Amino acid sequence: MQARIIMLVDLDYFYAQCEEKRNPSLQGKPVVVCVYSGRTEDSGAVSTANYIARRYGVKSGIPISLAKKKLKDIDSVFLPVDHEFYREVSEKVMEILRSHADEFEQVGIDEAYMDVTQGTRGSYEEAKELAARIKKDVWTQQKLTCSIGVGPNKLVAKIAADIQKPDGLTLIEAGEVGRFLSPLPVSRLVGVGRKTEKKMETLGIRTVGDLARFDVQRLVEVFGRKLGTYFHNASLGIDDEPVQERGEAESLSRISTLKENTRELAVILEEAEKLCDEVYARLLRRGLSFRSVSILVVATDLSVYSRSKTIENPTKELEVFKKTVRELFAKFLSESDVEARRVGVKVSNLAKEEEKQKQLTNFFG
Ligand code: DGT
Ligand code: CA
Ligand code: CA
Repeated sequence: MQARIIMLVDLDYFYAQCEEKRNPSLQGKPVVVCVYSGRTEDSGAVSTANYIARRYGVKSGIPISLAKKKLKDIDSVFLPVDHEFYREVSEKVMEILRSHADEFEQVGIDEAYMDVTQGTRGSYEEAKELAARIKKDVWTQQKLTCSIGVGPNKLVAKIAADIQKPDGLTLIEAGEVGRFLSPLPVSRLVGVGRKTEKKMETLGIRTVGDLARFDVQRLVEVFGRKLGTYFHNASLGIDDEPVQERGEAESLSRISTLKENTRELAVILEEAEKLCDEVYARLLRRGLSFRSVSILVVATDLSVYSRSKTIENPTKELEVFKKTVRELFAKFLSESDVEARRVGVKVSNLAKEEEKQKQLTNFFG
């Protein structure tokens, strides 16, 4: 296989950074984004925190009450998660990233792998320029910072992105992989959790280098063939996984707040059709067809309603999209007495239309 250049882009303190983007007056203060369970006022867990809050020991997963204790007497901000907003921001960033990749694979709400081998003509120098360009684009267009790792495969790119945060850029060329990985703790490898880490420690394996020197046969005995082999290869920085779009599971959506709360169909549709145009533009750019259309209504009391319709055959028609949206809103309003505050549209069951086209061309060609 030809040598590849792979990037992993991960947005910094993502949910908290989205909150800072929405409300710049938060900048400079500890910001803690929380999942409130609702049992008591402070019950629940921290989803993420900005780097200022992290200096006080606040991090993902700790109880909100503990975070409040750590930030006692400090001017800090606690906010509830707003997934919808983060998803919207995420989709826009992913558009930017996708435009710079030969192959693209989003792996979470705030990170994506990019194969940039062709775009950079296999040159790490060009990859460095491209990464800088991506950081600049994400900053100027979305006012967000990210950390980027560049390496010969996904495994190395991911670890490289994690090593320097926030706003980091780390390049590891093929020849440097051994030196880069060996001093790192084994927990840096994907698939090595607490339990595995403990087990490896009993075998005298603490660093990736220790793991690389450990007898493969014994690793297989301890962890089984599949996992043992994986750990061995991972410790050597070997990883052939391709960067591949996971198109099927994806959807594209847009939501916006109405100028006034309303349950008037014409007013809602005027806004909704604008949203359709925006979603459709992104759909076209990616050459995707859709099978399902959904609408979303956020009521004045912030309760959320959605309705969907799936059509028989994948289509790329804007008019089908808009017509379905009109039908869904009309039906929804006739069935409920909800007053809308925000409305949204979504397409899902996406597929690359070219494949079918190609097959047809081959067949007739
Ligand atoms: P980073 O990448 O270290 O600068 O910080 P984040 O916050 O971007 O961390 P990351 O990339 O692991 O996770 C992305 C988002 O996923 C994060 O902003 C909030 C959410 N998240 C991460 N860990 C947890 C967790 O333990 N619980 C909950 N509810 N959400 C989490
Ligand atoms: Ca992140
Ligand atoms: Ca992430």
